[in-house]
Formats: sequence, structure tokens, C-alpha cells
Amino acid sequence: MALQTDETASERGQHDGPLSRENAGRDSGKVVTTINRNGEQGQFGYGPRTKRPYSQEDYEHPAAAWGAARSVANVLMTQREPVLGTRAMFTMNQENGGFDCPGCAWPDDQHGLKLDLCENGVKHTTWEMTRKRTTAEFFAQHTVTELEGWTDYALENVGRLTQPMVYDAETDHYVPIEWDDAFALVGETLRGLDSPDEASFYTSGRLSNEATFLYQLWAREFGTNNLPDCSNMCHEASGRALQASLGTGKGTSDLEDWDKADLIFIMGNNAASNAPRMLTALADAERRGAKVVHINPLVEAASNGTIVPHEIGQMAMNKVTDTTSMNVQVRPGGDLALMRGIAKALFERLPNDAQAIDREFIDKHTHGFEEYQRIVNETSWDELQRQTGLLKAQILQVAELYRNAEKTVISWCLGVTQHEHGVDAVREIVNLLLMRGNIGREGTGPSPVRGHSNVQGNRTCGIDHRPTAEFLDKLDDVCGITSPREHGLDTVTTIEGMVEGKVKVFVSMGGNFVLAAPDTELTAQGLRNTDLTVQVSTKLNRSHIVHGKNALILPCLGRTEKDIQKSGEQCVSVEDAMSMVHHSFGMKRPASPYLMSEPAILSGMARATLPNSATPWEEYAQNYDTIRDTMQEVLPGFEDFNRRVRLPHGFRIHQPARELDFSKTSTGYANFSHAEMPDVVPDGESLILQTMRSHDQWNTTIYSNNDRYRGIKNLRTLIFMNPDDMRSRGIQQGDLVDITATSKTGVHRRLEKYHALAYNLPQGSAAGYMPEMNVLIGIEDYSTQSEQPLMKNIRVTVEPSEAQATA
Ligand SMILES: Nc1nc2c(c(=O)[nH]1)N[C@H]1C(S)=C(S)[C@@H](COP(=O)(O)OP(=O)(O)OC[C@H]3O[C@@H](n4cnc5c(=O)[nH]c(N)nc54)[C@H](O)[C@@H]3O)O[C@H]1N2
Ligand SMILES: Nc1nc2c(c(=O)[nH]1)N[C@H]1C(S)=C(S)[C@@H](COP(=O)(O)OP(=O)(O)OC[C@H]3O[C@@H](n4cnc5c(=O)[nH]c(N)nc54)[C@H](O)[C@@H]3O)O[C@H]1N2
Ligand SMILES: [Mo]
Repeated sequence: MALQTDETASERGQHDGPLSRENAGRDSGKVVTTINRNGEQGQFGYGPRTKRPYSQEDYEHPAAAWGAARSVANVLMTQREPVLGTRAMFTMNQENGGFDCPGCAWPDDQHGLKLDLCENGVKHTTWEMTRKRTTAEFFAQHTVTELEGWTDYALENVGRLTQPMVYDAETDHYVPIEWDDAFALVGETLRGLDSPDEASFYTSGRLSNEATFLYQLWAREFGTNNLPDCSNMCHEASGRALQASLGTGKGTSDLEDWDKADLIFIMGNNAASNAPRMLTALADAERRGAKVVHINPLVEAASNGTIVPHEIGQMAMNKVTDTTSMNVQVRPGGDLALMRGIAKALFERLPNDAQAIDREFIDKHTHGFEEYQRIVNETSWDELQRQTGLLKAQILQVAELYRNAEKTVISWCLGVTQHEHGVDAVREIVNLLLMRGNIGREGTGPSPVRGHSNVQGNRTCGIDHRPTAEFLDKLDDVCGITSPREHGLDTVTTIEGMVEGKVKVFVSMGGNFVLAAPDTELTAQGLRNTDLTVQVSTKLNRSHIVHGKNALILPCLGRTEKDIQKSGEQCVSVEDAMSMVHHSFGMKRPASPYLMSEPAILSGMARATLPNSATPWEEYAQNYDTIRDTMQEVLPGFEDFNRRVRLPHGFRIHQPARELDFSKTSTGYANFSHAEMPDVVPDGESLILQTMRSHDQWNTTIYSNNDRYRGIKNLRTLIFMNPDDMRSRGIQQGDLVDITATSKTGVHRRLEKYHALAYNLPQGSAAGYMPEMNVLIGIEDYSTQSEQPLMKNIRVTVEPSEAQATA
């Protein structure tokens, strides 16, 4: 098969040297801040560099149609993996073996009959399985300073990392290092610290349960709870809210519940791009007459109808299945008010409709209902309309659907959590569910849509900078260690700690911290300030280029690859967004013979750090069954782990709240919350900017500059604006604009020369892409409820650029 791509070398951005205005083409967005050492300005779109013109058109096709197949084919081609990529599609997410899709955390279909694949899962998998390689020769050819000028697309596109590398300051090159020497460097540096709290251990949500357990064990045996993770930027708010309301950090619904619900809310989630396999559930829902309500300032593609990916026949006939009943374009941050409005409508019906709420459920299982009812009744419709940006009639319409549904599932994602009042908003969602007893029954429940494929398992298995005493006691008891009791650093405080010189070692299991975190410039400064950065990764990324005084790149096996240790072939396990734990077997030959598995790397680093440790680190790495034997002693719900993980669908972790056992809350009942309604209406001048993903990206990994479902080609340096907001600022379609963010403490941060594009979103709001726009998010801009950075709520002003581009 011919391996051709339609991109040129210059578009790959590999050979065109440092970014300059001349070679930026139309993609002319510029940050005023810089993360490069030489102080040179100019980070543009993080995707491939292109001179092609951009375009925007209305996207009217259903989600997951033939465009999806084409888009998959493009990635397969550019990654030179057409054959294996296709085969991978058929071994992913299968009940009898195969590997867990390393993409999102949406659960596998329980019936085991459907080939439930998705475009973005295939892209994600192919990106990992690429034939391209980042070799020692590559690093010998390019200094780190030179690589600073490459786009992020170009960095990852060099291919899979192949051997451990260490930074050599004298030559400004990464040079090869033996694994044992790398471990020794980690061990020596950590042992040389004045306190274990001078190290911070980050996790991106891909790490398997087994590796996760070893990671937190290493950190705690060493003596710190500094375990920041991507959850700190993602669903921290959900965890805290659900814990306070229900005594569990997770949703209680599973896919069966989605299959039985007669009403589903999708709040703040771009499902067609970010949880594409959800489209199957939505199409099924529509077919059986269930209602689906999309609550989002944008009308996202999942609400436009879908062609269900596994229904090949339908796909061939281009047969569209509807996926929506209603779109509710709430104002950013207005979700709490909307939930309250629905509750108010139900209360107002009570005199004539006693069944509007479930009195019996409320009396038997909940606490704090009267106070909640009082607060809701006291909130005026005027204020509810103002805060939601909706008309009372629209709210009543949603309330009507909710009243008439027997069984409701409410799901949400980052549009709800990445706000100042994210915790209150999630608790308000739970209030609404409790009112009608929509929990602990089939077809009901809260259902946060998690992000990374194992981000939920990471928390379950101990990644938590605020661990409970109960967990630590058990860990200490079983593992014979003495864990520290003080809470550790999260993402935001780790950045602050690095900048202040208090955090001197930064270890990262996966991820791309410098781009994923807020305040890019400060985060970069922090990382550069450390004595050592350790990146365990599969692909080259910006966090290898923005590094500490010493720096290690430790390449690991990906989830698709065979993992052979002393006791034979190993499997790992993951937990999906609905608490199902199942195993994952790699099937492919490793990208390089020098790669080590994540458990083996962790074991090596731990041994070098803790020479007198009684923990059987070596045995753990040789046979993961022994890790699981220990885990089942420590983690509730993991009894008989080794047997149950090998069952065809794995097992569901027992969850008391799902059985209406709320004994883990402060009152022993499900708690209604009584939050004050926040004022989320922007003043006339500012807009509330949200940062989101395009269709063709996985967090900081950008596959292309297209965002198909939003009709965008060849452009990431854009800001979507309401046409009225453009008009009142004298901005025409496509004009270059400067964006100035004002942080909570009044600090300004700026992005220049972004293209303003008209889009259907509420007046006063705007949208653009992460991670480019992270430079606008100040370190001080985090929620006081969850410490989550305000990634969906940046106060900005937008004005025409002084000099319009001459592109
Ligand atoms: N293909 C692909 N899949 C992914 C990822 C990826 O990058 N690519 N990332 C994974 C990860 S880690 C995560 S956490 C998830 C993220 O999944 P999403 O939450 O879908 O991620 P975003 O792209 O940030 O989209 C946020 C959505 O919230 C909406 N929104 C913004 N503000 C508000 C608001 O105030 N209220 C409401 N109701 N809606 C709002 C936006 O319009 C947008 O639709 O996806 C996971 N899956
Ligand atoms: N402005 C803004 N910022 C955001 C968000 C937002 O919505 N807006 N979303 C936030 C969210 S929800 C998240 S989850 C974070 C994401 O933050 P991260 O999880 O830190 O970032 P990723 O881009 O997912 O990480 C990609 C890198 O992971 C490595 N990798 C891939 N597979 C593996 C593997 O199997 N093992 C190992 N060891 N490494 C691997 C590769 O080297 C790749 O370059 O970003 C956050 N940042
Ligand atoms: Mo996430």
C-alpha cells in the first residue's frame, strides 16, 4: 500500500526552523508571553503549520458519518499504519481479550455483540501505534533549543520514543542513558532532598490501575502526598460534590441505566468528539422514545443526529438516527440556575400535582430538603432568567420533560466542572435527581462523563493529594509503610511550589504538564526551575523541551503493546467512567526493544529511591498478579481481584450510594445542598471565554487544524464570538483580534491576532481552543470550591488587532 500523505514537510513544521511571523502563514495567532528560553516570542497554533487558507462553514451532516471514516483514514495514513490500524479496531474493547481503548473512559458495550468503535478511538490508537520513531540519532541531530521552535504537532509526529534519554546541558542535546543509570539519577536526586515534599508526582489519566497503585505507594513510602493529577483540572468538582451529597466520588449509573432511562440530560459535553461511543446510547434512546436534552451554550454535533458507527449497513445508506429532543443554550456558568429553575417549576406544580416530587424518597433517604425548597422558592424567575440567559418558558419546557420522565440520567462534563461554582453546580444536579428519586433505581442516576481512559481508576487506586485517613491506615497496614498524613500538592500548588523553588523534582507519569496546566508561561518557568524533571512518556512533547536542570525522558510501552515480564505475558486493568474494572492486553510488538512497562519503570525508580524498602518492588514488576494481590487487601471492592478482572466483562466496583446506602455522608442521608446562586452575568464589556477541544485533538495532542463538526478547516488560532458582540466591537468576520484576559487579581494576559469567527453562542460568551489559550488562564484563576483552574470561565475583552495581518 502506498504510504502517502498530503501534507508537505513544511506543513509538518519539521524543517522550517523557529516560528517567525513570515512562516506562520494564515495561522497567525501569537502569544505575548513566551515559554522559550531565549525569550523569543511566538507560539502559534499548536497543530501542523500550514499555509492553506482556513475556512468556516455550517456543518449540517450527522455526527460520525462518512467524514469520520475519511478522517480516520487520514490519521492511519499519516501514521503509516493503515493495516495494523484497521486490525486494531477489531481487537479493541472486545470481551475476550484485546486492549482497552486508550482514548476516552466511556464504557464498553456490555452485550458484547456490537463492534463499538469510534473515529477518535481509532485515531488515538493509531497515533500510539505509529511506525515513526524518535531515536537517539534524532536527538543527536537536534538541539533542544532548536526543538523549541517546532510545533507541538511536529514534536509528537516524530513518532514513538525508543530509549531512555538524559539532558546534557553542555551540548544542549538529549543523550542516551542506561535504564539503571536513569533510575539511579532519580533515586539520588530524591534522596538528596531536604524533605520528600520537595518532590511532586503527576499522573495523567492513562496509567493502569496496577501502575497507579505502585506509583502512589512509591510516593507515600518515600514520604509525600504530593500527587497532583489531571483530575485536578477535570472532574475534581464532581468528585467533591458527589462525595458531599452522596458519599461517593463517582457517578452511580452504568450503561444499562443509560439504556433504560427515558430522559437523559447531556450537560457541558461535546459528546460527538469527546465521548463518541455515547452516540450509540443516544441513538438507541431516541429510537425507544426516550428524550435527550443537550444543555450547552453551543449546539454541538451530538444533537444533530448520528450515524451509529457500528451499524455499517446504516452507515452505507447514510441513514441518520436522531439524537436530540431539545437544545438548551444556557449561559456559561448558568447550569446551577437552570437546575434551580427546573426545581422551582416542579415546586410550583405541587398544589395540583403531588407526584411532581417523590415525597417518600425524600423523607426516607435525604437530608436538608426543606431548606432547599425554601431557597428555591425564594429565587425569582427574573433572576433565574438572567442567570441562565434563558426564557422562563424554555425552563418550564425542560421541567415538563423532567416531570414526565419516570427514569432520568443526568450526565455532565467539563462545561459544568471547570467553573468557579463547579462543586455547587454538580450538587444542584444531584438535588434535582433526589427530588424525584432518580438514584438507586434502574435507568437513573448522576453520570459524570470522565475524560482519560483510566482517570477514574487512578483515584480509586490511590492517586489523591487529599487521601482519607481510612485509605492511608489500610495502605500502611497492608504494605507495612508509614504514609504521611498531611495533604499534598495538587496541580495549581505544584506549579506555585516549583516557581517558588519549594518543589525541586517533578515526576510525570504520562501527560504533557506544561501545556495541559494553566498559565503556560509560569508553568514553564516552574518546570525550568526544578533540579530534575522525569517524564515517562510514549511520545515527544513540549514537556520534554521545557524541562528542569536535569531531565529524563523515560519511554514506556503503550497500552496496545505486549507486556512480557519474568513470569510471562502481563495484563493490566482499568476502570471506566461507570465503575467497571476490566483487563487490557496489549497485542502489538513494542515500538522498541528498549521500552519498559510503566510498572517496571516505577519499580526501578522506587528501588533506587528506597534502598531499604521492604516492599517487593522487583516481584511486583515481574508478575502483576502480585500487585493485584496487594491491591485487593487495600482497596474496598477489589476482593478476588485476580479472578474477577479476568471475567469477560470484568466487574463493577460495589458502590453503596447505588444501593441507596448513604452512610458515608456527614448525615447518613443523601444531602441536599443549599448554595447561594452565583452571579455569572458578565459586565457589558467583558466576555466569558471557554477553552475547549477541537474534533481533531486529544488534549494536548493535535492531529490536524480541523474541527469538522464545527465546520472549521485549517485554523486553531480562532475565537468564536456571538455576531452581536462582534458588531458592537467593530469586528468583522475573520478579522484579527487581540484578546486580553483579566485574572481574579486584576493581572492582564494577552493573545494577539486571533481570527474572530461568528458562531451560534449566547451573547457575552466566546470560545476557543485549549491548550493554545491556556496562556490566558492565570495561576490565581482557580475555583475556591475545587481548586480547578477556570478553564471554561476566563474574563476577557476582545478588540480588533492594531495591525491587521498581511497573510
Ligand atoms: N477525541 C477526544 N476525546 C476526548 C478528549 C480529547 O481531547 N479528544 N479528552 C478527554 C478528556 S481528558 C476529557 S476531560 C473529556 C472532555 O470532554 P468535554 O467536556 O466535552 O470537553 P471540551 O472540549 O472541553 O468541551 C466542553 C463542552 O462544554 C460546553 N460548555 C462550556 N461552558 C459551559 C457551561 O457553562 N455550561 C454548559 N452546560 N456547557 C458548557 C462546551 O460548549 C463544550 O461542548 O473528553 C475526553 N475525550
Ligand atoms: N484550557 C484548558 N486546559 C485544559 C483543559 C481544558 O478543557 N481547557 N482540560 C484539562 C483536562 S480535562 C485534562 S485531562 C488535561 C490533560 O492533561 P494531560 O493528561 O497531562 O495531557 P495529554 O495531552 O493527555 O498527554 C499527552 C501525552 O501523554 C503521553 N502518553 C500517551 N499515552 C501514554 C501512555 O500510555 N503512558 C505514558 N506514560 N504516557 C503516555 C504522550 O507522551 C503524550 O504526549 O488538560 C487540562 N487542560
Ligand atoms: Mo480530562
